[in-house]
Amino acid sequence: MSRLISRGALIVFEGCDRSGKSTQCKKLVEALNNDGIKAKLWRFPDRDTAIGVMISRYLEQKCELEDHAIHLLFTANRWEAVPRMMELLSSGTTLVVDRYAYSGVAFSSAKQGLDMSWCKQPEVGLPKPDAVLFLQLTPEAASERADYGKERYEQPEFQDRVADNYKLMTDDTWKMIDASQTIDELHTVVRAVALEVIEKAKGQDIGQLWT
Ligand code: Z5A
Ligand code: MG
Repeated sequence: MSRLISRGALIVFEGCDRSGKSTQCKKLVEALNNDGIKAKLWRFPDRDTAIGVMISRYLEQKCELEDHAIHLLFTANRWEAVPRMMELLSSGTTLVVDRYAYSGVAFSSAKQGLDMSWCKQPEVGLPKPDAVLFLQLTPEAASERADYGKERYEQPEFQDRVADNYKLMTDDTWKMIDASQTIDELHTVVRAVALEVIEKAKGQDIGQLWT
């Protein structure tokens, strides 16, 4: 007799630089696994694929790429992951994703000459997150955190434009979270939100982004 498996949830973390996304994603996956909930950490860009290697070199300022071209590489880096993501979600694993299409659109459209609707097009149809946890932190607070300023895009004026672009993409799946709290305080909030989202996603189909 076949048994229906509840699907996993697609939980995305977004937020400006150094808001604590990677820290919280890791802690959330550990906590869920400790609670016996199947969960896996995912991140974009995935710097381990052939496309990801090109992206990484670009971010580390080791090469130049035309703005439209790098945007499409970031998007391709998501599409190449979709078959595996869908497999995991369908088999009941929750994916905790560190940055997604929203980063793609917010960063690319902060450049001159790339408009938001053009940037969104290649992302249309990606698996739709059940929730976007947006970590809010002022640029001043972010700049006080370790390692700020080493990679491309890590300049205050650019980050301001990115923050404005994020605001234009909010919808009812977004949960705005104050990221100025301590790591542990933030984790408590994040974990509670994630548990609700995982429960709710069980009875729903996986949607398609921006369709
Ligand atoms: N990008 C793009 O253009 N297009 C795309 O499609 C995608 C991305 C997906 C690389 O991303 C760049 O790619 C990014 C966007 C662009 N460019 N920028 N700028 P990345 O994800 O690889 O970036 P990152 O190096 O991981 O940095 P981050 O994501 O900005 O940082 P974070 O993950 O939000 O923060 P963290 O690593 O968890 O924490 C940063 C530091 O703060 C660290 O020392 C922590 O210990 C500390 N920390 C964390 N939380 C706290 C709290 N609560 N209090 C105090 N200190 C804390
Ligand atoms: Mg990070």
